[in-house]
Amino acid sequence: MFLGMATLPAGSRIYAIGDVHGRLDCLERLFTDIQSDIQARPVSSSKTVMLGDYVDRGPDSRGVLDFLIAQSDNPDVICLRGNHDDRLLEFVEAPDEFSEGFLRYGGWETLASYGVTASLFRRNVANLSRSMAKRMPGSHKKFLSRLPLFYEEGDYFFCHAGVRPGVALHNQEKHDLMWIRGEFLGFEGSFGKVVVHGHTPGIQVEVVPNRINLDTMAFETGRLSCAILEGDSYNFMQTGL
Ligand SMILES: [Mn+2]
Repeated sequence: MFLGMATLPAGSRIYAIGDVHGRLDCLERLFTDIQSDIQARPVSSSKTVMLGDYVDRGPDSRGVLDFLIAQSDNPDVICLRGNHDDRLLEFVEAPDEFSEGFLRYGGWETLASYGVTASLFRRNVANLSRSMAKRMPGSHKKFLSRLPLFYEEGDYFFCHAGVRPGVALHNQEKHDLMWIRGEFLGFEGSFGKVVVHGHTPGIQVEVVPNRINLDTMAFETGRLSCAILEGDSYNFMQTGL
């Protein structure tokens, strides 16, 4: 299945949003733009699929989680799990030998958004983790622990990073769905459905026949990207233009 042939059921529209990474400003703006689009072009069913990586790097990870949790009552907003969201939960609940890495890849900014600073604990991971566990609201832990790994509708498959070629979409490893790069990005055949993903940053949205990559480095460019899928068509919206 390739773009151009892929379809959604009649009357259904999906807005898929790439890596947010603490940019609450971009996320709020994009949600407003989506509401305007729905008002301008009404449709019987519209869903918003968040592709994961809500936290790290940008300035307001805590605010992004608050914003998404406030949408929890809305079944038409689906939030998937990114590798950064997964690592944050592990850092808070069970720090391990990889936790230093979490801090290096933008985790310090996340901690700061909860009022936990390096100077407080001199980079002692166990102490930082305990302090985060105390300061992070239970609703945030619950939200992170329940994020699904993928969503599918019609001929589209949504996940954070991608899928492993040659493995059925329903048999994918959790780790691949959140982390895969090379084998996925280099594959030009069909995955069975068109994969809509983020995770690997680019300057612009990447559209190739078998997948759409929506990670446009919002945390530093202010460009948060959204694919609009309906029928057999696809379009894009972005913040920061
Ligand atoms: Mn990311």
